[in-house]
Amino acid sequence: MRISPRHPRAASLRTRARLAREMRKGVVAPEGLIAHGRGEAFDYLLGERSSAGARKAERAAAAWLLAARRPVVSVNGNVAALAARPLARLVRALPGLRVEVNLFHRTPARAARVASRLRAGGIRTVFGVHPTVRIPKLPSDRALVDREGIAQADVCLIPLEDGDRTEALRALGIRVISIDLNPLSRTSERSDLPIIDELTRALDHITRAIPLQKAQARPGFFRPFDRSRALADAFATIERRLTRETRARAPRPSRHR
Ligand code: PTJ
Repeated sequence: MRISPRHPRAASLRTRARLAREMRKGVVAPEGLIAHGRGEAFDYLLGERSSAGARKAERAAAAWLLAARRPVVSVNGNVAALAARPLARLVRALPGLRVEVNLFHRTPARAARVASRLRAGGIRTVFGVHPTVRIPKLPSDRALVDREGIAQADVCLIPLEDGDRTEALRALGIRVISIDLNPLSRTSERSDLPIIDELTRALDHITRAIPLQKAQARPGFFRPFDRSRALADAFATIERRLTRETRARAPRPSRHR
């Protein structure tokens, strides 16, 4: 389908078309399309741009990734389809960052397809295609991790994740940085450093913050992050936006009585 560049929602339509294409190729799970719709709805409410609170979280995430000894980013089908190139740029800025495929709807063939999508985007080494370790007390296939990747991580960046694994990773002592547009999700609520922003915007902002944070970074030293404040900021952004929209549509008092 041809998307007119003049369409007011051209970017959003292009993203949807890409996800549908990647779903037909077996990179994105059918459920991934539903997850994207949920994300889009929250992005509308957030004004489709990164809030000041999200930018702050993105700077803090860059600092934590620099301070980590073994940072890993966990990648599912949606992330590979939408952000292989932004992820490759992040890895170039932070060469120690390992990229691991981790799928909720896992089959060996799908894991291989997600990995080749990442390689096509410019990421040379991809972990997690043949996982050898299980995260304890996690029944889903998201428990399957790579001995050289998440199993050894001290900081894990998890875009579009589920709440159970967020909790399971934290229980292993791993610091969790999440990216999720939904501030009410269990992932956002349970993460150590919740970034309430769109995936590609968040990754670009983290990448740009890496050189700026480098001078202050010390391995193993993690600047405290106020996660409750980050969530409250996101709710306040949505509230402000809805209040503005409500006021703009409120009936004006009539001058003629
Ligand atoms: O590829 P798989 O098999 O690992 O499956 C991946 C999905 C995404 C299907 C799976 O992780 C899933 O079901 O996720 P959830 O529980 O629907 O959660 C996805 C979260 O990501 C939701 O809270 C959405 O709001 C959010 N989200 C969706 N798209 C974006 C997003 N957040 C940031 N940027 C987006 N582009």
